Amino acid sequence: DRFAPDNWFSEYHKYTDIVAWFKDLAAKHPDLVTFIPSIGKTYLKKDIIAIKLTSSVNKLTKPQFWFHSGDHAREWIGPATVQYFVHSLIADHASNPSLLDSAELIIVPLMNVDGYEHTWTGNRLWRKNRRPIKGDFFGSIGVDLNRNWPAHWGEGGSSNMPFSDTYMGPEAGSEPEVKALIEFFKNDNHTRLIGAIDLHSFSQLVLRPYGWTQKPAPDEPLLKKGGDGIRDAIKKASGKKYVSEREIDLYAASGTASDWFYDEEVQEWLPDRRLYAYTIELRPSADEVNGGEGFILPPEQIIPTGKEIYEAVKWYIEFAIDN
Ligand code: ING
Ligand code: ZN
Repeated sequence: DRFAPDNWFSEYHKYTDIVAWFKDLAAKHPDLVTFIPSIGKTYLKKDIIAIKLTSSVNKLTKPQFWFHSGDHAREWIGPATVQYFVHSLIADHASNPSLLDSAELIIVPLMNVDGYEHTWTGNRLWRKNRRPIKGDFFGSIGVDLNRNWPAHWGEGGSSNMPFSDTYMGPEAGSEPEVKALIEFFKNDNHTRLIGAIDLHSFSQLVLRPYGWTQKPAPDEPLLKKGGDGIRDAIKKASGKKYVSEREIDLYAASGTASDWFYDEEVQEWLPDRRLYAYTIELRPSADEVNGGEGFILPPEQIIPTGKEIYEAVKWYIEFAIDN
């Protein structure tokens, strides 16, 4: 059985296999998993999938949490880690039902399908999506999907040059993948969201808004408490050191997913609260590797990374519910 956890989590997988794994999971656990075959298509017409994970207890009233990953094609450990903590939440549900009884997880495990496929077949270190930029003399391809969100788009820490790896795109929310996630967020009854996490790699960081400004977030003390707690939960689980800090203190970035979920349009949709919004940078730490090597994390690290993030996710959900 290629989906048996020991087999599955010993390797990275291509897009179609990841889709098959989630489909199989939903078939095996129809009481806990809803498989959404498409929330929209990528530039190359691939379906972006989503799942919803929760028990039938208080289904229509419990708080919701958003997770997405794979915005950046080469950061393979992100989608793998999402699969690992989804698997663990389900495996542990029978003995410890409190988590899926008290929260609903809404998950987009692989946002940048086209870029991800390109890292398997073309350039392993590709970051952006694969949309050719019209009118670009040099024939550049791709927009940075974590600079394209309509959240202070183009206000620093991104590039307006199509050949750049942090190209912001021709306008805010121009990319089909960003549009798909925003439409899914708006149209699919996500009015009980209290948290949103975007998983990237690498450097072992727990980053909180804002990315675009030095101005402290309105609830900076709570965001800091949550970020520090995630860091501590990871440390307790595996001994690994992650650093908890503000995005702007790492480097400026605008048009990011975590700023969008924290602020911007999400505030218009959910005016009575702000989300616990984070970007987590997974293994390895920056001082373990040289340059781009960090994106090529050996597959033996999938399970250890998955385990520490599973513990962090459980802590985070309880924290957000209690605070
Ligand atoms: N890093 C993130 C990036 O998009 C980040 C880090 C996210 C910084 C959000 C500021 C705000 O650049 C990687 N590795 O993608
Ligand atoms: Zn990234």
